[in-house]
Amino acid sequence: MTTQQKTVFVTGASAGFGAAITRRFAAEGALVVAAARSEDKLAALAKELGENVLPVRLDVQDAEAVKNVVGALPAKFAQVDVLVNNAGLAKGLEPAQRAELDDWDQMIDTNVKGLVHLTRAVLPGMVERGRGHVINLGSIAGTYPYPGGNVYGATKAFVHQFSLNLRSDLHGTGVRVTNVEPGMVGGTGFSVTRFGGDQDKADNVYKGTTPLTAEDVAESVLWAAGQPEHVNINVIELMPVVQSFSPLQIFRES
Ligand code: 8X3
Repeated sequence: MTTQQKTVFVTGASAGFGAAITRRFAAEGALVVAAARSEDKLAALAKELGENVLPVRLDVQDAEAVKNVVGALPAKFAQVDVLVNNAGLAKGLEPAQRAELDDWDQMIDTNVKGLVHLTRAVLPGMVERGRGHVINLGSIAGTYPYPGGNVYGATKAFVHQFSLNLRSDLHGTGVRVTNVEPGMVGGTGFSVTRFGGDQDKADNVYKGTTPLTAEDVAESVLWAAGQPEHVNINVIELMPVVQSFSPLQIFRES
């Protein structure tokens, strides 16, 4: 099956990676279910991309709504070949002892619970059809710790391990699983959200750098999905050249 023949379900589709992934698959001629909470942005995206993109208002945190939406897709979009679990966010960069519990809850509810809600709703159909692909959006923060990464990184570590465990459960079904783990990506609103809307603080993160773009991430997702059906890409980790690793920190008493 070529990418053009596939139906792709993208969460968090109204902005950032999600919008770029939706545009990229639509450009290949795929059918795309573009799901997000923001109806206005979704409507604009659907208008831009035409009738092969179905905008769907969905809060991934709501398990019942997820089940209903997946179960009631119009016939043209009903057989989901690729689920792109993209909806997710970072809130705060404070050390754990000062972090907001509400921020932690929001990240767990979206990055972990939202992702499992969608996966659980879509998998039975994929298994029944003997094909399908779950592509999760993880992060380098799920592998490499950094100050203030606390719960955000932990949610992405969950996504990493959940993706690998899914592969075990789906053994012999023909269903593929990939975790795409980007590093620093600019221009997506990620840092604006992380810093509670503080645009200056967000801009500083990328100042003087050439970060990855949402289009770079979309290209990785498209590439993983486009591999021959006997190939499973387990993990893609990508970073901008300007980002690398620092030494471990040592606290000295004097
Ligand atoms: C976020 C990537 O580099 O900001 O998923 O931690 S980074």
